[in-house]
Order: sequence, then structure tokens, then C-alpha cells
Amino acid sequence: MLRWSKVLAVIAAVVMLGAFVAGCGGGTENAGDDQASVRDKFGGRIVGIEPGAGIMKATEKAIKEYGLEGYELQDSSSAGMVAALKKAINDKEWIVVTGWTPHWKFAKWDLKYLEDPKGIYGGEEEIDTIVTPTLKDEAPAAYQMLDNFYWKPSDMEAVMLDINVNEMDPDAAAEKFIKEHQDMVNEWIPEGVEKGKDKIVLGYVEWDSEIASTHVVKHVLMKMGYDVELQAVDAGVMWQGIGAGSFDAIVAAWLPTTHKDYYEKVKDKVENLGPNLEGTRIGLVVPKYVTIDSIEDMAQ
Ligand code: PBE
Repeated sequence: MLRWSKVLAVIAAVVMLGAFVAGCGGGTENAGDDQASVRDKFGGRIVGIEPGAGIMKATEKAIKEYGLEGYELQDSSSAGMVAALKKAINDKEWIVVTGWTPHWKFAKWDLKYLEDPKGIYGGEEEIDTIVTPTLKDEAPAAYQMLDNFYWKPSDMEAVMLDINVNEMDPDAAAEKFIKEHQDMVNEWIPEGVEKGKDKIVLGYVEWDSEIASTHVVKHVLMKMGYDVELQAVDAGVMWQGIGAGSFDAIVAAWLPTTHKDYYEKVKDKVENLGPNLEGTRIGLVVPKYVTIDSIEDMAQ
């Protein structure tokens, strides 16, 4: 009898100890070890970009739809997002950022998109060229070139890499691309079409992808004899500007999802020349060493 009560006492002690240990796990003081919650490992933050970007609105929605309480979406810039990513990777820390393709960061680091089973970020998209309706008459050759402008994600990525990894000036990177892709560029430039007015104004946002495309278009138009002015603005101003005719064109319309709200407001006042690039994507991006695979797992 005595022996049995001893055994029971030992079992009870083990069970109590187990419960005690379990109760201690998961605290914020454990961030970085395996016991910490996913949210703690990310420091409760999603590193964003400029507030007007479509990807920021999509991320606000994702926070609601996936119940990501305790996460803060931090405003930053495209450059700030990349700097935070670089620092976290150097320190081997967990980080989640608003990311998009095409982007040179995928060539530079081992990154992955978190799965988005609710489809908040939409599927594959395209980037459209949008012009002001008077451009066709005012600058027929520029209009035709903008209509012809079409390239692949790998082309855009090559220019982005030169600017961001090889540290080339955007104008130099655009000129290099044009020189190395004469056949493609010659297909964009129409023959025997009237030039019309001298000056073309392009609006854009300083997203790495749009810095690349807008500078390439600028240099092709310059080759055709136009004076080209680039105006770097935020997303809201870019869309208002093309709607009001203060820009001749933008080559930065991410549709049908990312810029849907902006596009809806101006679509009757602009002319959409269709895609200049197909196969884009937006979403939440993490380094590959982060051991979750889905946005759903961020709530853990
Ligand atoms: N981006 C790059 C933009 C469009 C181009 C994905 C950051 C956005 O979210 O609006």
C-alpha cells in the first residue's frame, strides 16, 4: 500500500510539473525561440511601403480578414521596406513585408510569398499603360509608341537589378537596356507617324518597378525626339493627374486589383492602352528561413 501511494504521489508531481512548464511557454520574453508565438517572432509588425500603394490597402484588408490582431502595418517607403528586409536577413530575424513581383529583391535574397487562401491580394495581374484622351491627336507618334510598349517581367527585372544592385543611375540603366534590346525597342517605335507636340509628361510613383519602366519609356521617347519630363508623385496624385490631363501618360497601372479603386474614379476620363507587362503579383513576403507558409499562420 505504501509503495502504491508513493507511485501516485510521483505521478501527481510529474503531472503538476508538466502543467507548470506548459503554463510558462509562449510569453513575449521568449521571442526568438521556438516557444514564442508567430506574432512575437515578427515583432507584431508588417513592414509596408508608401501609404497610397494598393498593396497597403490590401494588407489592411488582410489584417481584418485573417484576424491578425496585434499586428501593426508600418508605413514606410519602397526603399525603407528593402532596408528593413536587408537588416532582418543580416540578423537572421523574422520579418514580413509587403512585396511584389517583378522585384529585384527575389534575385538578391531567398524569399517566398506567404500563401493567401482567402485571395485578398488577387491573382496574377498586369500593368497597363494609361494615356490622356487628347494624346492621340497631340502627339501621334508618342501615343503609338506607348501603345506598342510591351515587355516581359524578366526585362523589367534586369533594369531593376542594374539600378538597385549594380547601383546604376536610372537614366543610365534605361539607356543600357535600350542599347542591349534594339530589336524590341525598334518594334515599339512607329515609322512614318507624325510627332506632334514636343513635350511629354509622364507621372509615376517611386516604386522600384515603376522607376525602371518609366525611365525606359522616357529614353525611348527621347530617342524619338521628344522632351520628356518625369514627375514622381504618390499613387493618389498619379491617378488624379492622369484623370485631370496633367500627365500625358502613366505606365504604372496595376490592374485589375491593386489599383482598382483609383482606376474606377478616372476610367471615363482616360484611355487605357492595355498591358505593357503581364504576370505581376503582390502579397506578403518573408525570407525562406521563416518557417510558416501561409498568412493564416501569422495569427498563431
Ligand atoms: N506596388 C508596385 C504598387 C504598384 C506597383 C505593388 C508597390 C502598389 O501596391 O500600388
